Amino acid sequence: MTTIVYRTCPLCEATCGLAVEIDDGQVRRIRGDRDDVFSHGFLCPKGSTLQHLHNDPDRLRTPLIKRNGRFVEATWDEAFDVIANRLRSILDEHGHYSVGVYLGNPNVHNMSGVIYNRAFIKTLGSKNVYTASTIDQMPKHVSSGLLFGHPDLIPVPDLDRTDYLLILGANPLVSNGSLATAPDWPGRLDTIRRRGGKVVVVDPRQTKTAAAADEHLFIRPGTDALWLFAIVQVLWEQDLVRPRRLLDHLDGLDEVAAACAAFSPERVADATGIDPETTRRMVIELAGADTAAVYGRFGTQTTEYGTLAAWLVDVVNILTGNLDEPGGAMFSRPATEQPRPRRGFRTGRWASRVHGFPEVRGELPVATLADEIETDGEGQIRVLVTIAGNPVLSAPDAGRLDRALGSLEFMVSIDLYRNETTRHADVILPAPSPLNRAHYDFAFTGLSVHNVANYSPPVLPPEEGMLDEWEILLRLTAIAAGMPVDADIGPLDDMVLATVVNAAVSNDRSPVHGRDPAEIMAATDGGRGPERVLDMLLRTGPYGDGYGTEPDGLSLAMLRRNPHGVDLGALEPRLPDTLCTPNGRIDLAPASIMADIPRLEALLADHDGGVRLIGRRDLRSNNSWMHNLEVLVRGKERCTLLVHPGDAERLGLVDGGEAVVTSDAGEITVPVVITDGIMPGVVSLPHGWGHDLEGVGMQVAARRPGVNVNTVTPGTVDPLSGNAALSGVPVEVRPA
Ligand SMILES: Nc1nc2c(c(=O)[nH]1)N[C@H]1C(S)=C(S)[C@@H](COP(=O)(O)OP(=O)(O)OC[C@H]3O[C@@H](n4cnc5c(=O)[nH]c(N)nc54)[C@H](O)[C@@H]3O)O[C@H]1N2
Ligand SMILES: Nc1nc2c(c(=O)[nH]1)N[C@H]1C(S)=C(S)[C@@H](COP(=O)(O)OP(=O)(O)OC[C@H]3O[C@@H](n4cnc5c(=O)[nH]c(N)nc54)[C@H](O)[C@@H]3O)O[C@H]1N2
Ligand code: SF4
Ligand SMILES: [Mo]
Repeated sequence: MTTIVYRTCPLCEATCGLAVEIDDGQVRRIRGDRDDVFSHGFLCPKGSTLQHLHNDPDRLRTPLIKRNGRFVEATWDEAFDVIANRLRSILDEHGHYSVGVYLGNPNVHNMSGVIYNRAFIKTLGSKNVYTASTIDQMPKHVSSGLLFGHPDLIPVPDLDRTDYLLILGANPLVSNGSLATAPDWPGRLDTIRRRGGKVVVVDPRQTKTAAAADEHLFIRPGTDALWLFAIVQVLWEQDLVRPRRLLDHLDGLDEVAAACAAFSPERVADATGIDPETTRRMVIELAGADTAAVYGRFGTQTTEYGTLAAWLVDVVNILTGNLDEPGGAMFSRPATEQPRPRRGFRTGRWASRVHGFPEVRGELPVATLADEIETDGEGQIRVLVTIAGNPVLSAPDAGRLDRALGSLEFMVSIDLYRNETTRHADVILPAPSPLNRAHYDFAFTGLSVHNVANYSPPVLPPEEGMLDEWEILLRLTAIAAGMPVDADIGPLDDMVLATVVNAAVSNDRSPVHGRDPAEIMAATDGGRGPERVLDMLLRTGPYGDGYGTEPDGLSLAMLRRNPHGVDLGALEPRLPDTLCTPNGRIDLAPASIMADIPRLEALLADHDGGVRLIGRRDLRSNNSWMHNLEVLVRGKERCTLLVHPGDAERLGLVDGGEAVVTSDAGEITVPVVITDGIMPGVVSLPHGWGHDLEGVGMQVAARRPGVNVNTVTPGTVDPLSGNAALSGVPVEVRPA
């Protein structure tokens, strides 16, 4: 008998609904769920491959322990015993900071990671925490923290109502969007144009998104902050500044007016490569549109000026009266959101040991992880725990990090695969396949262009001999706490729930304020594990049943009854109520941002004519970890260097030939593809490749390894966020 289970795809931020057909306990087919309240059947080529991932013979199904340099299969008890012995003895001898943690991107795509990593890290008590955020979007968190008081108050473009969308440094027709959750970007952008709106893309490469837009401007990598400042300057010069409703809630308008004066379109033209007339025309269009949204993503944030660019995107949205207005850039209201205190935001509560990089959101820059492992002294990282990450391919100066991981005293990884990173581990713990676990998008409902809530039950029962990831994380937490290795994790799980319940009952804006925590805990549904926390957060969230106060409100039980999700409506204005700055106002000119502006002056003068390297994504890829699925990797070689014909001629490169790309960090040799779809002076190579390292257990990937672009990205960071400058890397290119 065929049954259909509905679940949300956990692979990227688009959160598409899947309809999974099951026959005799086997997945037969995965299609888009046409009744999903958000995705309406949309799917990309990856969504239907979850069963290939599930059935991949290389996916780990048992713990592995390294003995005499070789991995051997082990029981969970054996694996946890080894971890307990080694971790405890190093902690006892060298203290909390000697254990570092790296959290990779899929942690935000699974409930266990979102809820239980925190318990583990807190118990560990280490300040050596690193996540994929500092090789991705940290600048946006910092700018939101400074402007609005909370790093998660990130405005998203109101795609379904805007008349004018200006996209910088994002390629959502391929990435399916980031920090702007919207299944079916192709359809949504098309709809903007069909209703008479305009889409403009600013990108050093003519991407799929650029090709589908009304207009595409090439920009020199790393210079978005300059160009956005020029937009701000013209807004003032042409008397187009209209913050409208927000005017009464803004500080710092004059400071911004003064700061932008130095960045006229004429002055930034050489550095950005965008002529002044075009810039001025764009400003007139943007300011004249009934509604408009500026959306900047990966390419704008992963540069040395990432925070400035992220901040300027919202400054433009604010100055044109488009922030927090329908059709502009708005804030989602996720179903699990809890009322936030007006505490404001700061960074630098501690600093990295070797280079003194400020802590941001409780973490340190991935770009300095190798320094912290390799540099002797108190607080040196001797043990690393990696969870759902592959920094050997994804982090800058990857060759050095690869060597650093090899020098650790002990390493533990939780992953689906023995990959370029986890091959260094002493113990690898297998994470369950997405089809064996429940799902809810805590993170992406907060970045969604429409408010929805969608719970996914596990499609298949747990596999024999596997633990769910939250159970693994609680075991590690117990070990870090010094509990016996076979201790019951039930009480720890209760503590995780109790932490959220206690926060709610003591929050005077929570619907359960003042109620008895024990009563709330007892009334919470979902058994053990993350679903129980989900139920609690839903019920105390903005649409929740309030444990009785709003009987028709949301709960886990209600989401279970709605397998296609619950539509919670279009985005609505949320300011000033939602602001978390101590004075309840928007700080348009935060001191740390203002102090960073002089660096941009230097950028104005810095156009040496050298070659800049940027990345690119591919629809059938997902960072480093879907390359072991034949259905996704077959076809033409994708790990190629795109070069403009003019550059190819100047550098002596031929189409189909090979190029050597070098930087201070390293050297790689890659196949060349010549195309006029890239800006002169810019070359592009995707990341996530380089699967030919010794000890990797991914046979399909090994046949088409590609090269690791991060061998040549140096560890340069944006000083305000610690984010790595992965885009616009200065490189030298010559024929092989
Ligand atoms: N040069 C360059 N570098 C980049 C980028 C770029 O564009 N250019 N992009 C950056 C970005 S945006 C990101 S997010 C990072 C990604 O960096 P990482 O997060 O370090 O790397 P991923 O390739 O996403 O690896 C994820 C790992 O998690 C495992 N995994 C998947 N699901 C689960 C799960 O549920 N549980 C567990 N335990 N493991 C799981 C996979 O098998 C894989 O090994 O890379 C960054 N690096
Ligand atoms: N198919 C696929 N989808 C993915 C992923 C994947 O690996 N594959 N990864 C997922 C992850 S983890 C993330 S974070 C998102 C990222 O999703 P997006 O934010 O859309 O990122 P990219 O697709 O890398 O697009 C970034 C664009 O910025 C351009 N760019 C580079 N430098 C600059 C610059 O200085 N200025 C400007 N204006 N543009 C620049 C690049 O040419 C590129 O087109 O994608 C997610 N979705
Ligand atoms: S766009 Fe593709 S990978 Fe992303 S959620 Fe949808 S089906 Fe999954
Ligand atoms: Mo990412």
